[in-house]
Amino acid sequence: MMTLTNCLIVFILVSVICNNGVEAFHRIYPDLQSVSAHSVNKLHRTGFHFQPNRNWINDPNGPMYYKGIYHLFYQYNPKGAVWGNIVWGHSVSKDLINWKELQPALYPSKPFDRYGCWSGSATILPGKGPVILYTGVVDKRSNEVQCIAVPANASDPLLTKWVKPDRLNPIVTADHGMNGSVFRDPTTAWLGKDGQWRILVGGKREDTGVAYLYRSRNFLKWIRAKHPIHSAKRTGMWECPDFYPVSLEGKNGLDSSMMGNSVKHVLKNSLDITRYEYYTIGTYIQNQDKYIPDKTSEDGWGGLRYDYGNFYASKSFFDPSKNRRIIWGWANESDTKEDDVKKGWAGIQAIPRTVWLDSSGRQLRQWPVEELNRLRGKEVEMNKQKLKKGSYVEVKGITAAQADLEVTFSFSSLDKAEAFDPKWENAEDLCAEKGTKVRGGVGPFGLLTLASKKLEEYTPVFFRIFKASNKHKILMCSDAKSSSLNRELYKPSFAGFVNVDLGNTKKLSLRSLIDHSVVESFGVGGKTNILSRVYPTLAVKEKAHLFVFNNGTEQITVENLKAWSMKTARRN
Ligand code: DQQ
Repeated sequence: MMTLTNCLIVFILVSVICNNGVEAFHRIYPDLQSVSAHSVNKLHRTGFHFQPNRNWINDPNGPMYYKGIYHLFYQYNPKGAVWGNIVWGHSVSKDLINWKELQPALYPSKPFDRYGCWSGSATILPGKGPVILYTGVVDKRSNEVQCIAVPANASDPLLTKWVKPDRLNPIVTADHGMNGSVFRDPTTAWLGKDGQWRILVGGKREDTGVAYLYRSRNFLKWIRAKHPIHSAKRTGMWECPDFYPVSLEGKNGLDSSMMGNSVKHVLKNSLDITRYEYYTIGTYIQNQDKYIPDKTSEDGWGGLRYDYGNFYASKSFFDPSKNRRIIWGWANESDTKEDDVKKGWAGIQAIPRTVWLDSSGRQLRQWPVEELNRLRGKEVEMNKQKLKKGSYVEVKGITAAQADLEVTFSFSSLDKAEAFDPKWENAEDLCAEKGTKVRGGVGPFGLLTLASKKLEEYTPVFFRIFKASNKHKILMCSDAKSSSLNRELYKPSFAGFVNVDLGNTKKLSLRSLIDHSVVESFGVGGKTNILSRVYPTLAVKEKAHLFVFNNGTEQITVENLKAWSMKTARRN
């Protein structure tokens, strides 16, 4: 049996190992901050993923649709390409793809946010307009409080100016006995049937991740509920919690206050110690303000993830103009902070994704917002292309460094699928072990994206099928191991399993958005999604190539492939 000390050692070790290679966070690099204008290296900048003109960004904040305009705020360092001096950057759009950058909406200006305006959310109050709740950092020890900001003029659709009423702020402080340095990131509020507004604030008690619940009748005075809405042991600090309803009857999104029999709820948390997020699907019992994950939804590190790659601190919002719920996520860096300073920018946002409950009720599905398709330019197609073992075929005629691609692969038999060893619980380890080079039975097959001509560099996105005792296990990988000749980079073999029944169809589909330093992929209609940040040295701009490949003994057919050169989005 494990002793308490052993448990603690395992916990610390896992925390260190699972840190996703990302820089220790909330660390300021005073020598790397700069107020002087610096040049921006364009080589790996994205063509259609959101990023500001220069400098560092992290979490998406307060996304909303208001008076015909989409608003995206984000944690932004106006003085450098590393984390620090955090303000709320602000950009607006009519279509979620082309953006105009405005002046920062919130920046440290008051005793309650002197050391930073950290993450938070927007709520649109019926008949009144939007309100932002965010975390203010009050001292150098990172003591955090929750603050409110309102638009100076709610009839201005651009919401350019925000005020932080002194008489109201801070609206929530940590109670006696709570650790104020792990107390942040308020959610969008929802309105209960009892007329009270509710929000969650992320926190931690010892090693237990906690979502504290607060209630208010007037949105100004907030009282903490006796019990958190949910908590889970050994998950550490819950950053950026998100809590929202999803419909059991189709793909439409729901307003955050929607309740009823045809509704399930989703709780997502971003785990500070792993720098990964997980979510559960469950039941929200409103009269007890309790959330209970379904038995099929694992609570903790092994749970379901929006994305198995560089994707963190995500936030969703309901878009009433198209009745959909959209998720934004921060695609963090894989290069070093020294590289970030040299290139003058760091961090991008993933493509906004529509999210809905899969018909199984056991997981979510995500798909790039439909507006992205407007950037599709020249199209090429491949049909019924056979891929024998060890073969690869180039997809020619498009800009392979800035492309969108949808493909369906088929195979006639699963007989040759390799046996699945139950100890391969960790998809990432399995992907790292087998990669694309170890020949399999059915797979590995898929794409080689951002590939140099002679394949010195490539980021493969692929499937590999295993035979388990009662069903097939489908592994999806996005492997950065060979993505760049630059040795300093973080090059993880990101992977997840895809829950799909191959019995009748014997087909697997994939969509990949390739954008210079990002490959964002959606497996089997958005069931398993993986975003990789990569920095090729040879496979850049017009020197990038794209291939389909198969390295399994079973022949694979590219049933249909469509690929598009993608136009560059406007981001002033
Ligand atoms: N980033 C913010 C915090 C949040 C963290 C600070 C998550 O509010 O917990 O920039 O990436």
